[in-house]
Amino acid sequence: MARIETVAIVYRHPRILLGMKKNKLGAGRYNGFGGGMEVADRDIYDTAIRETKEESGITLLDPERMGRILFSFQSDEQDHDVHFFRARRYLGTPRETDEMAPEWFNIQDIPYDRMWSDDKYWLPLLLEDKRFLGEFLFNSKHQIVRHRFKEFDKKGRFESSLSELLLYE
Ligand code: 6OG
Repeated sequence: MARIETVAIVYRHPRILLGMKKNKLGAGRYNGFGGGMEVADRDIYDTAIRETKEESGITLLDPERMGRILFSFQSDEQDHDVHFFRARRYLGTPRETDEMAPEWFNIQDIPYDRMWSDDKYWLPLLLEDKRFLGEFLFNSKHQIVRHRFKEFDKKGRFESSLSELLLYE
């Protein structure tokens, strides 16, 4: 079973807020804030809000669901079913936590070379207000072996749509 997770990007044009991840999967890379769904979460929005709060201290006010990607690995790493969110408004001030160090970037200067290599596929779409759906297979060095990725313009049908895409059965 894939682990259900979130990634949330705060976008206040012309800047986005990323976090430098300090430990666990993806350590040493910038990413949005997020993590795994927990039993107490009512839905995936709850997960996105709770994880962002835990990792950066801010409370997202208007998280919008933008995409979904299934990540698999040619190693022991579990599959990740990641739901991507975008938010413009939040309460509080981003602060460093045990998990993440927040940093603002102009959208012209996004540090793709210090992020997961899938990010250059979906982040430009998210910034352009487009939805997306995809699958990526990574090798043990965290390089992309194959991927299938598409822009997705029908809002809110991410559930049924992922099964249409499945590559690695
Ligand atoms: P914890 O293990 O820290 O949650 N995540 C990914 N994000 C990107 N951009 N690319 C990937 O490609 C990812 N795989 C996982 C989801 C892991 C966090 O990392 C995200 C979670 O926010 C492989 O609980």
